[in-house]
Order: sequence, then structure tokens, then C-alpha cells
Amino acid sequence: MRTAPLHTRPLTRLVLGLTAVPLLVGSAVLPASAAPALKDNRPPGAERIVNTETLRWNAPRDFHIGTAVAGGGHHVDQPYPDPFFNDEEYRYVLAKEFNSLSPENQAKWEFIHPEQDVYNFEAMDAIAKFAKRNRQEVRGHTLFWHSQNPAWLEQGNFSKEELRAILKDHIQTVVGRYKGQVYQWDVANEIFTDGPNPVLRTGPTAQGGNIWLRELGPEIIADAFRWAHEADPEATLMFNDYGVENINPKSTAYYNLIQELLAQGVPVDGFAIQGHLSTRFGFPGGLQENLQRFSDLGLETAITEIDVRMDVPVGQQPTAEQETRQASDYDRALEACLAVEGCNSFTVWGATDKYSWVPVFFSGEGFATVMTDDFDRKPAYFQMRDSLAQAKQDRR
Ligand code: 9MR
Repeated sequence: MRTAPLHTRPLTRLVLGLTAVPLLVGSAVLPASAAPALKDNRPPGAERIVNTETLRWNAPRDFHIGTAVAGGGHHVDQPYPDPFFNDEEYRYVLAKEFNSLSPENQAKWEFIHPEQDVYNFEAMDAIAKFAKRNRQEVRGHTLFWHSQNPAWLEQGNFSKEELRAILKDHIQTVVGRYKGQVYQWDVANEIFTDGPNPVLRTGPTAQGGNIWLRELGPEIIADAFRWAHEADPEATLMFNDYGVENINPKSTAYYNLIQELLAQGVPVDGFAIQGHLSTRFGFPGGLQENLQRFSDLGLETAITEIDVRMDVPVGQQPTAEQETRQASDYDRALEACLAVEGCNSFTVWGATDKYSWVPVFFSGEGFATVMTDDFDRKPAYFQMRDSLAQAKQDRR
């Protein structure tokens, strides 16, 4: 395993506070940050969170219990300001409950690399700084994807050589900037198609094609991992996808691809399962077995984006049965991870329903996270906390 335990990396490798640093790489400079100063104390009106009652306190040593940090993406169209920069109670909950943070959108190409010669590190720097201040680590998401790419890239008229250079520059700039603080990178995200016969996404962008695979061929995957490894040899470099919870054609496509890459000496370190679940479907009961087969290849594994959505009529609340089922799904996923050696990172895709992507993308569905809009803890939260505490005790 290549991940250093939490809080043990040398200070010199951590990203320093960056409030006064201009937002530039290349030829253009973005306007100075208007982000408010960081405050980690309990804001007025928020319920006090007792440290010993949190998820992170109860987690086993070296286990990453994380959340996505809301901002960018669908949030831009919602009737609230950027959550991470503006919601003090949200920030308080993030700091208190979790020891790992994933940028929900803030490190994706369209956000962090909006023009060819412009990088916008403002939000990702702020997340890194917040994490350092709160003794948290950061998961990086993502470097190589078919979605949320900027127009300059997708609609540019680049030669193959230029595209290679663009990808290399991006990976090395972004991974290099957060070297030592991002402990895991989702290097390649969602690279296989869905359905019974998954293939690499080499089709047109409009049909979910991945620009890198289409233009540069499958060999570019190995280069992406090599470039990321050069930029931060300590970071765990992973594939990440949805619909791969069970042993199924898609997860097996990864299983085969990863073995080929390992045989070629490509620095692939892990396989990450997103875990976007729904109470409409049964729990993916083969999850532990699936994690285990990747672990048996010597890889790290992770659950990176779990949420459990449900159907609730407009204006109503979930039933007790729905909450019980949701709690069971979250907890079964957590227990599967805790049971597999090398599965040391478990991230919920949103800490609170207040900012969840689910109702925006799935009409009539929602309530998918472990806390309500008001940050009240749901049964899923308590069941997960109990399992973390049990694992902590068992590992003593
Ligand atoms: O939660 C993200 C949301 O804010 C964005 O609008 C959306 C755009 O595709 O992406 C969401 O996050 C996705 C993640 O990056 C990759 N796996 C699926 C997640 C949910 O769509």
C-alpha cells in the first residue's frame, strides 16, 4: 500500500495557505479571490457537535471517512450561493465529521482549467487549505473523463500531438500542485460504456465518448497514470466508476484492463467504486467479493461517491421503512469496505440532502444522503458510525 497514514506526512509536503496567491498558470490571471476568511468554529445557531460523537472520531485509525465538498456543477444553477464558501454550518459539519474531502466539481477540467491558458485553483486551494487546517486529507477527482470538459477542449481543433501535450500539462500541473496532500486521485473516471458488453468510450462526445480515448487510443490510459505518478509518486492512482459494485461485465472489464496495465508496469494503484445506489433496486450483494478480487491483485480499493436515493412524493418525507432500508444499504457498503484489506477510504457523495445532486438529476427521487437539509443525522449516519466504532475496537 502506498498511502501514508493520516496526519503523518511531513509538513513540507503539505500545500501551504494560498489566500494571497494569484490564480494563474499560463498567460492569464483570474480576478483575486473574494472567498471569505476561513472560520472553523461553530457558527451561531448551529447545534454543537461533540468530537467523540462524530464519524471521524469513531473511525479506525488510518481509515478515511469522507464527503464530497459541494460547489460547482449543478450547484451553480441552484438558488443558493456556493455552499463551501458561504454556508458556515455546512463547513462546521464538514470539519467535524469527516477526515477526507473530495471536491465534488472543483477539480474537474471545466472548473479548474476553464480556458486553455488559464487554471482556476481558487476553490481547490481553499478546500486543500481547509483540509489542512482541520487535519483532513483530500481525494482528487478527476483527471481523465468524458464529462464536464471545457468547450475550448471539446470543440478545439487540436492535433493528436497537441492533445497529448495538453493532457500531460494538465495532469502534471494539477497533481503537482496538490502533491502530498491529495492521497488518492481518480485518474481515469468512467472510461467504460454501460450494458452487457462494456467497451472503452471511444465514440463521439455527444454519445458519451471520451475525447482522450477517441483521439489518442487506449494507450493514452497508461500515459495518464505515468504522468500522474511522475507528478506525485506517493499518491494512490485509481480508476473510478459507477455500476461496478458487483462482479459484472463492467467491473470485470476493469479487472482485466488493470491486470494488463500492471503487467506492463503501469503505476495503477487502485480501483474505486462510486456507489450511487437506489432503494428501487436490491443492494449489490457481491460488493465485498468484488472489492476483494481487486485487493487480491495487490490494489487499494475505495468507495468514493456513495448515496442511496429513494422515491418520495413531492412535499412528503421518507417513511421509517425507507430510512431503515437506506441505513442498511449505507452500512452494508461500509461493512464490505471495512472487511477488505486495502479498502481504506469511504466517501459519501454529499453530507446533507441540502446540497445533494440527486433531486436535480432524478425527478421524484431524493433524500439520498446521511443528513437532512437541517443537518439532522439520519438512521444511516448512526448505523455507519456504529460500524466504524466496532471496526476501530476490533482493530485495536
Ligand atoms: O455531483 C456532481 C454534480 O454536482 C454535477 O453537476 C455532475 C455533472 O455530471 O457530476 C456530479 O458528480 C458525478 C461525479 O463527478 C462522477 N460520478 C457521478 C457523479 C454524480 O453524477
